[in-house]
Amino acid sequence: MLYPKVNNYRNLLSLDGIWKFKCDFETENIKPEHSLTDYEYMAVPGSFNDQTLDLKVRQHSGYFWYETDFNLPKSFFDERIVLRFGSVTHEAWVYVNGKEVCHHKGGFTPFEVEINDFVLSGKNRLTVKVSNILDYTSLPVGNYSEYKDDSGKLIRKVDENFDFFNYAGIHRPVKIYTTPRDYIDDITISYDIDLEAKVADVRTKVAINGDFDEIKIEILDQDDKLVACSSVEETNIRIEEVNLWEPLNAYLYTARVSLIKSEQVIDVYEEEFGVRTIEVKDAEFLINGKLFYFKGFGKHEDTYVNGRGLNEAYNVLDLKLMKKMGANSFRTSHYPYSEEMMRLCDKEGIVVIDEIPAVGLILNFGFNVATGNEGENTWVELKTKEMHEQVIKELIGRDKNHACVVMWSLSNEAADFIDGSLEYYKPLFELAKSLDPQKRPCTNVLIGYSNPETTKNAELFDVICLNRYYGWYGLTGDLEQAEKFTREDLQSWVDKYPDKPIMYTEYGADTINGMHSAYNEPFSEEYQMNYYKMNSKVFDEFDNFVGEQLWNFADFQTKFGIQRVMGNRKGVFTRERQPKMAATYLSERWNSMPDFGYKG
Ligand code: BDP
Repeated sequence: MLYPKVNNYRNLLSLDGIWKFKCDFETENIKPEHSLTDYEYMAVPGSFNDQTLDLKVRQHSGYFWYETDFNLPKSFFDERIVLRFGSVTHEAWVYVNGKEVCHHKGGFTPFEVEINDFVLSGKNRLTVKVSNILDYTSLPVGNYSEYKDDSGKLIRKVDENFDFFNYAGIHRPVKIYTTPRDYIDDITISYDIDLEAKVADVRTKVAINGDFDEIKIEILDQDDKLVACSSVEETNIRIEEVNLWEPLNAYLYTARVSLIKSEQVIDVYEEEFGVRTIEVKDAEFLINGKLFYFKGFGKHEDTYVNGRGLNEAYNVLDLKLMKKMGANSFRTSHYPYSEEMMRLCDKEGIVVIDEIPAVGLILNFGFNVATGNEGENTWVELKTKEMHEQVIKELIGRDKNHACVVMWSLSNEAADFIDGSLEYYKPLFELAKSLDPQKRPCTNVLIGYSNPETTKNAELFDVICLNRYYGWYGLTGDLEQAEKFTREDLQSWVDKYPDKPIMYTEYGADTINGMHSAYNEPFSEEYQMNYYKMNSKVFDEFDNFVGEQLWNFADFQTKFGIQRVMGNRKGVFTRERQPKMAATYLSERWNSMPDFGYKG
């Protein structure tokens, strides 16, 4: 799916700003045919939860409404007019002037609809009904229940089956853009590279809707100089002396696609892309033929007031903090991040493990991840298959051309140790592999108590990705024992899967900034730092260990729970992005480690 852009053939209007908002407590019949009454104002994009002072609104589970007005310039009406949402969390019904124009389920991927038949010259009303309900059919998975209060009123409740607050709303930009009637619908870029000869053969596949005579594909370098071109689709376009996209040293080409009819250009789209190889073999993760070592984080889209809503200033700052620490990568835990963030990572050379919102596929999830009484029925009770397929298609459709994406993560901490998980995941891995034009590796991120003997589907993973909390959820405060367990655990994975690279995708300890202890007590900044030192020591003993992504980049909001102190405090930065002591230690470690060739 193309990101909306303006050029001579395409126009763009942003609908971001202040919208009307109203929670639907289901005590009145709200109809999109009428303007909202008794509303409050909300900024879009943004989660609604932290923009209100009404606790009932903040904690609301169920439906809610957004509304805004817009006018279109006259010139738009000669074109194809498309309404596009970057994301609405988690399910949206969209109405233009009271008529339903589209519906989309899934809170982290874009969707769009042609609205020519619904818009008028003059004022138009755009209404969006949203649901933040999560259940056993959705991703993420939520525990959904209903009950009646004393007055007989229906109360809906979503209990997050995952460890982040269920922020909701119109989270990403809302845009109206135009294309010509005959238009470029999608562009897919793949390539073969001869690293020694420094030559890349680029294939650009273009999906076109409508009539055209000819297509022109031009490849421009970073200075906008033409380096190669073709008028045949999907043919190899050769770039000589190719500049590779490298971690922390990005280089982006542009594929300019022009559609020609009756010798006139009728549509143009410019897609940026980087050229790099990714290969997993002999327990190594290779980028551009060189052994790469992941240094970085699991993150969240989580900031004060915006909640999970797009916050570009924080995105910019976060990547700068990462680079200053010597990090080179992060995982989009636990859902696809904004298109804006992915575009920024392409430019900054930050390596991304791109995760779908497949989190909570485990029935007994609690804050204490060390428990493990899952029962036998996870893969019978969960009805997420359809949604799982949809999010894989949507994410790969959206992110397939991004150089920053080096691996797809198809789940975080699923009940992979329960019978049925192999049967559930095998077709999903096949789907992802078949859809990705760049054939990136795929993985699932494994929960702490999943081990080489119990896991049923690790054979599917290209890289073994482990979330581990020795010294925190288990062996709390005992780093000596934790070190022993960490070592034994890693050894058991190496023994079972000697040819697969192994990395940590989570490890961490809650830490209250400003809390110190001469006795290295849990929750103190000293403990967090020493916890990371212990882990680093063990990581360095294993050749097959290809990366460390800690949990978490910054403190973040969660649901209430006695194991959470106003949220999850495992950040090495506070929620305001101030460093804790561990950030200084990790900064020294990572800045002294090369991105390539660390393990030989
Ligand atoms: C893992 C989850 C992550 C949690 C983390 C923790 O993958 O979402 O936030 O542990 O407990 O279970 O801090």
